[in-house]
Amino acid sequence: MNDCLFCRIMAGEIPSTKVYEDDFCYAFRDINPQAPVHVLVISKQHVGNLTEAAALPDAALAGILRAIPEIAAREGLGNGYRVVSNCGPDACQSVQHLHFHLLGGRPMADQMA
Ligand code: DGP
Repeated sequence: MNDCLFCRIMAGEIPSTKVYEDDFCYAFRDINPQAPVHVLVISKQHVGNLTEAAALPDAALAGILRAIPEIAAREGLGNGYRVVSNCGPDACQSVQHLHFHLLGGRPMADQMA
């Protein structure tokens, strides 16, 4: 998937500010942060979004979900955080590679959208 932006970031072809990496995911700071902490947690294996994530091994799905609170802790988000995964056109997904926005460092609005 060398035409995929996030695959190219993971491969180091496009620079990113990495905050975490393990066997299942890579995490880096969003280029357009919406909160004091805005990290993108992306799957190592290319799948387009959550709808396609059933194609991932269970260990990868579990690994990504375990990594998110670990990254939140490392980022000092003890007071809470929000996780968003835009999936498809109605959600304005702009990069077609599974990713989770990890947002924190300020109180979030109490509505989702
Ligand atoms: P989404 O709209 O949910 O598909 O989010 C894609 C996010 O990716 C968006 O918040 C901006 C971020 N993004 C796009 N291009 C780059 C890039 O080249 N570097 C980084 N760090 N983030 C990017």
